[in-house]
Amino acid sequence: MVVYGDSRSGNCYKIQLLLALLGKQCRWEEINVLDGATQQPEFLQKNPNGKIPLLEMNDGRTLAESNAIISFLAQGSPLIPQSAFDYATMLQWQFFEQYSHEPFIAVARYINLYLGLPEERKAEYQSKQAGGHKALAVMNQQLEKTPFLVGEQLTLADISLYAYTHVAHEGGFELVSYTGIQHWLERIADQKGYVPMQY
Ligand SMILES: N[C@@H](CCC(=O)N[C@@H](CS)C(=O)NCC(=O)O)C(=O)O
Repeated sequence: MVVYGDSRSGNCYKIQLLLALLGKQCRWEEINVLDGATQQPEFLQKNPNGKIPLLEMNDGRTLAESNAIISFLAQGSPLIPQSAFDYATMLQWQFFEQYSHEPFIAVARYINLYLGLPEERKAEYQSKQAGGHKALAVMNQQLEKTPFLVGEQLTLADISLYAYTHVAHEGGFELVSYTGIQHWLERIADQKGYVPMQY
């Protein structure tokens, strides 16, 4: 299997982190999103939505969307809860990540880190701060109560939300006041097999 990804992307890092925690490997094909590689006809044939990460199986089937990819790769592992309620709670956090967290924190980080905070994107960057802090506060509230987002056990929800939370400072989000999040970040970095984001 091949993963097409950009090493600076949190969505792509979810897959690297998951594979490392599971002790599995996939071939990694580096794609630079800034040079337009995701919009080339060859890539659009694999993912018409023109986005990474993308998983390509040996038989040619492809799977897009980071949270779908990690669900596929983690099937049968303890990272997917057995109980119906815990499973749905994991999904709740993953949907939250895509709608209420990533569009603020990842986009602010993109504007700052990838683009170097150009003048013409400063207002957009600023507009992401309130939404990002709201998402962090929601996570923090849960993480003051339980060690992981779904409860006592590490699940895919933690991997999905760890990806951009642990680099949130690169989008201008200081985490000092979020003590629940800070302890959770340490707990995840202590997991066997953990790999940092490499970029
Ligand atoms: N919801 C998608 C988001 C994927 C996404 O936004 N990927 C960005 C990089 S982080 C991308 O490919 N951008 C290039 C483009 O839009 O051309 C996921 O979770 O995988």
